[in-house]
Amino acid sequence: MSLPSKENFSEWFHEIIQTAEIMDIRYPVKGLYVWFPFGFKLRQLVYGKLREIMDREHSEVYFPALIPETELGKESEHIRGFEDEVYWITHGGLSPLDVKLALRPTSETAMYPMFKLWIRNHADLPLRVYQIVNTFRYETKHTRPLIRLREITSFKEAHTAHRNYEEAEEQVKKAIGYYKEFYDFLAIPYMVIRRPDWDKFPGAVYTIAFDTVMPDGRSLQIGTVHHLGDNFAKTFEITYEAVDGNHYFVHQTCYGISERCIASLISMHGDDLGLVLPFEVAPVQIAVIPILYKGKEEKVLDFSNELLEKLKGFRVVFDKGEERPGAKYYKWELKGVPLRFEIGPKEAERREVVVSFRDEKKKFSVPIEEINEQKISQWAEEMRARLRKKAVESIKLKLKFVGELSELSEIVREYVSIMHLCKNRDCGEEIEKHGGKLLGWLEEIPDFLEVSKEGECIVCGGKGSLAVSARSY
Ligand code: 5CA
Repeated sequence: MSLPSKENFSEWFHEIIQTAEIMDIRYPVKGLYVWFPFGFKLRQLVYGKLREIMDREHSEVYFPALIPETELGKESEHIRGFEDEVYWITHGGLSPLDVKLALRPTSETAMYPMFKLWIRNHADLPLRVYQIVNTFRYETKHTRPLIRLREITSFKEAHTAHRNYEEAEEQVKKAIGYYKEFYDFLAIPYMVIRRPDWDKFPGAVYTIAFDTVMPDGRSLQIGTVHHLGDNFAKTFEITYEAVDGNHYFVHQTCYGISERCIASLISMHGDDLGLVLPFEVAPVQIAVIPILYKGKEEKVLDFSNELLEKLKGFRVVFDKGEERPGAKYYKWELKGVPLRFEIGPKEAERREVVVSFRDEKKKFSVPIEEINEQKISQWAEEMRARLRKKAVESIKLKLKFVGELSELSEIVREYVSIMHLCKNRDCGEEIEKHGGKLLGWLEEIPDFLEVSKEGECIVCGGKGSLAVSARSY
């Protein structure tokens, strides 16, 4: 089955996740999908990196999926933000429950009553934990696999507590650093954007988001970092005893990433032939394909085995099935296998391997003696750099600086629009009247944007800084 062209991104995405066996979308509940084994392996590898990053200074925990209504409702802004998205459990068997239980939409209100018990004095701080769990949100916007789910299956949420506002702010900066490392590893370009005050996470002091640009020019929020101040601490009475003997409220942060990271990975690098995956996260890293002719099989197979011996430790398939080589290439291209090694009688004779990379058309021969771990790591690194470069080039084409408000409606229909804007809410709302969603203000200028940081607000002419408006997922 062939894929639709990536030009028709929505169709392409819909098809690729099924044909490449990432998700089965036939589950009979809207917004819920099934991970195929191949997709789940990809998830495991991608989240392995996220875990590695988190484990450096967070402890992994597990909190229950059910939250009593009495806790979920405590923080007024938080519950106001989530009330129309919560799934409720009202019965245990046939008996109505005394206290309704929410399926966690996120875990602040599950964790923080326990933080109150865990945190006694300054020695307990900072507290940094994370969990990777499913969360449930009754999304009313169009649901899509990996992008907008009603059961988010792979919600990595980190929660931290600190002595004061400044220390929590330091953690916000660290979290941004962690997410940068993660997305750089996946070769996914992003913008770090401070959300408008009226669009921050419910209960937060401020929210900083990672947004990327999908192939159809729409933005996708692929992670968020929130400074919670002492808002939740006051509600849940989380205090610590300081050195001076007084009790103070903690200041908190939380930050999360969902399987949207995999949606962006697939969308950013994939092409008309299928997935294109960075080497480290590819479920199959190397496909070895013997070209077998009658009477010459033995030589080729012997040489292949010699090669396979050298590839121990990598995720390799040795595809000696009955299909024609072309069909095999096609199959492994669809699965995004980064490296392909072909071996025919001629190669066996010369002790060479024909090497090709998933993201490039060219093939070349390499003596088997030169193939080793170091060489493969070098190829993997070069491929990541090419993937990022290509992603940046395609994103650049989808960004446009808007100098005049009168041009915005036209531009935002096709492009992620960059403009100077002040922090005034009226001006922000004016921007949204032109079609796009105001994502907020750039925290830093990404290397793929060549614009000056300061300028006159496109609406009122006051002092503005760089803001982004886009049609978003
Ligand atoms: N408690 C905080 C930090 S963990 C929190 O819930 N933040 S959030 O609401 O912004 O969600 C974190 C990230 O999850 C978002 O940045 C977004 O990338 C992703 N996300 C949110 N809703 C969905 C959804 N319905 N489907 C898939 N991913 C989602």
